[in-house]
Amino acid sequence: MRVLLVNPDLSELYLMDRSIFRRWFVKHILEASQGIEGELFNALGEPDALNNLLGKIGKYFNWISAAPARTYYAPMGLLAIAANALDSGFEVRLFDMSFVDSTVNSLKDVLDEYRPHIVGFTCVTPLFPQTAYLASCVKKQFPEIVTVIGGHHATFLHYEIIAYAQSSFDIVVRGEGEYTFLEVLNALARGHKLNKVAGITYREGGKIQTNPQRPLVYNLNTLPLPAVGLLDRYRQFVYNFSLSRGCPRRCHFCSDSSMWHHRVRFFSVDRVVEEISRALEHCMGIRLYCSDSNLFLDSNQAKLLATRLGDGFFADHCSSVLIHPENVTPEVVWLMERLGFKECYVGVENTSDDVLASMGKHTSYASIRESLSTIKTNSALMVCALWIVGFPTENTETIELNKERALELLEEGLVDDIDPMFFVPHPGTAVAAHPEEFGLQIGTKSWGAFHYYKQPTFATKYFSVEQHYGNYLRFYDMVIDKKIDKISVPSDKKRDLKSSLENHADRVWVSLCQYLCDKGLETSASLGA
Ligand code: B12
Ligand code: SF4
Repeated sequence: MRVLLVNPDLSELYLMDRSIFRRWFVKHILEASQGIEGELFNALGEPDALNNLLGKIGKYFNWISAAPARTYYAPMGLLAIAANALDSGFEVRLFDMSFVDSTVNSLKDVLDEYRPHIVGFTCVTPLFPQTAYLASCVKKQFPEIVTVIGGHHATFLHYEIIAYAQSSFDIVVRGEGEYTFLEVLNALARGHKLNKVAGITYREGGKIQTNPQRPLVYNLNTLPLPAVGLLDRYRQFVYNFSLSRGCPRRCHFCSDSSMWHHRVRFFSVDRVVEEISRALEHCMGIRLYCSDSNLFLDSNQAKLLATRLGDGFFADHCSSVLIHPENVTPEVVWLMERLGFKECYVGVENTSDDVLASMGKHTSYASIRESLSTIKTNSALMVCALWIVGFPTENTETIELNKERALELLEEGLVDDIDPMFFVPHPGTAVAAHPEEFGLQIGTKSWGAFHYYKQPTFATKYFSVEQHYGNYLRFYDMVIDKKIDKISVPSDKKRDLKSSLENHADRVWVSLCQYLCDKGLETSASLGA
């Protein structure tokens, strides 16, 4: 039985709102050009020189030609389910839409040539429209192919996805997918019914069947290593490995905790080391990214990892790491540096104690400051604060307070950068389940709009959709202006810098939209509609 796994495309960029993209672009260029600001100023007004420079400092993708030099994120969910299927003798291929040369037409060619029996899709919420479109293409070409979808979005909206009359999906795999998918394959290969497969929702004889939930895998180390062999070894990848799955906290804006039943399970250090070594061996231009939701919950695991991999190991492979402020201790900071990380993202989210409390974040501004100061006094790590703007309990006062405190943290050097994300009520979160309790009006189910960097479509008790958007853009501008402020050149030069980079961002935006069209996918605007 042949299986084709399709990754719809995980680039952050294609789904961004144009105004937000412009700000995102300027901020990232400023970040990437630290220390060579002189070169940046010299290149202003000279598009070729600017292009060359931006090409040189491109961190995540090539800023000029945008698509061809993009960084690809390995689709870890698909590699995980593929490993189990391959071990059981199924034939598996991966089709990754995030590659420049993967288009809707080339997917059709692969279907023609490979003739899979099953096509599996993964997806996060804003990519659902795109994923549904790809599934409809599969069904149109070969109606007999069984289509399966898994991942966070599908898990929480399983019923809705199958119930939708024009649905192109036959089966939704809910939650942890390795064994569920394998059992689906076995059942289909043997012509058995699906009623014994725990963890799926599907349609049978016109009725929707929701099979019981599958318990989580008790020992994660029993799972085969992700199928890196399916990755094209000559491409540049970001490979995100994990030390654990799940999170014991329950922030109201996050679906991670409920996805993994509010518990955390750890991988053994032996396994993590083996996984990293295999990935580095197989792929030529790989970068590592540690995707744990809640890193260093077990500092012994991190200590052992540092011993096994050797001090500074990640310095060559992976620069940043994400951490919850309440997990910061001097020992953890020391470990981050010892492992070779250069930068850490801290989930600050907000600095109003009232908003933090309504987020279920179980921290306070005082405690956040203490954590940031622990990082800064004990290490040379760069700190980027992740910031949620527009949580439904935010009012004018807290918006202003956050602006003040963001500036305060930047000025005091407790953070080096801020990444503002717009609040999104993802399925599976407490806010999406009970929007009224948070004073939120979810006005749309156009999933394409459920993106941190997209024009909001949600009104709250305090703000209309437009006011929200304005709050977000002003907060973003403030962060950018502060960054520009720190550069020591005359103010008219600074204005030139901002407008030149914004113009350049617009040019890149046009090329991104064109790229998406060339792929046969709709543009950002229509996907969000
Ligand atoms: C790394 C990461 C990224 C990376 C790369 C993603 C990638 N290629 O995998 C980057 C930075 C690109 C990224 C981007 C975004 N991400 Co992200 N990301 C993650 C993170 C931290 C890890 C994902 C991962 O690798 N997990 C490990 C694998 C093994 O788990 P998994 O993917 O869940 O797969 C398992 C099951 O879900 C299931 N499964 C998954 N797919 C399939 C398919 C089939 C057919 C089957 C049967 C089963 C199955 O089986 C797998 C094995 O058990 C998660 C949080 C987390 N810890 O999970 C967030 C997370 C997935 N991201 C999230 C979001 C929201 C985004 C963004 C949309 C944010 C934004 N900008 O708005 C963007 C998407 C960009 C876009 N174009 O839309 C949310 C998703 C919420 C949702 N409702 O969809 C998460 C859960 C974070 C959170 N807590 O909110 N992300
Ligand atoms: S935001 Fe972080 S700490 Fe909170 S539930 Fe999600 S993963 Fe856990």
